[in-house]
Amino acid sequence: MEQLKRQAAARALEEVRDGMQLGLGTGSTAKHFVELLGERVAAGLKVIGVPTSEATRLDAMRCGVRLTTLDEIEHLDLTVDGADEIDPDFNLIKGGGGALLREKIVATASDRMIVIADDSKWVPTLGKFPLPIEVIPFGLGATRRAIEKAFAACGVSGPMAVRNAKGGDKDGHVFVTDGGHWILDAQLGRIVDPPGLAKALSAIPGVVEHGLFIGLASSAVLAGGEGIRVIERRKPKGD
Ligand code: A5P
Repeated sequence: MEQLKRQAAARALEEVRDGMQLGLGTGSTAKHFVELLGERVAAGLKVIGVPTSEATRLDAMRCGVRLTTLDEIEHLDLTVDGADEIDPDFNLIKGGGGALLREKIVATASDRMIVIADDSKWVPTLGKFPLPIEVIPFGLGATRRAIEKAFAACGVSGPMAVRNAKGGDKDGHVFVTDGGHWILDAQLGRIVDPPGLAKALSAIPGVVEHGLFIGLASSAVLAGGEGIRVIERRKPKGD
């Protein structure tokens, strides 16, 4: 599996040109990309990156990739990031690693987003992977009820739980995002209308962000047993 992830990362690296401003994703697949990028930088490639998490910031620094912020630069040429699920309309579920908020800010600021993944992430319908929803701890009960209403209005339902920190059990510590928020993971099974659900969740005050990425990915690099597939989204970014 790690081999497949690295192959996808290597293929995406072929799209990187000298002088590019890059969004650097989070997760085990994106980590391969950062490491391979570091090798190219050591060989003379000049790029600058904006990391989507503290973990990626540390990885990029370790690999010698020069970093900046979205306060210092105005746009990004390309973001390369992993995903938990990708559907044929290029809707994504992201946030399995908890970095969805910064990932979405960076992807939105980027001209293009390439999703890198092993091909098990390519699914006909989103929802088997629990949908991460980043929430403010204050008023969580009210936020949960509003989320459940939004689910019902969008024709989905399923159990939802506050994410625990790695290694934590039911009584363990709550997972806290880089932004200081909590995550609810919702097991919905099948999300019939990802854009509709994304809109409904975004309208809830206690929801900081959710893991549905709609209209952001421009292409997917999928590595599988039979090689690499590069699939381009036809619609322009934002549609
Ligand atoms: C991080 O918050 C996520 O969005 C990751 O990009 C996603 O979970 C994919 O991670 P892996 O590459 O580790 O599967």
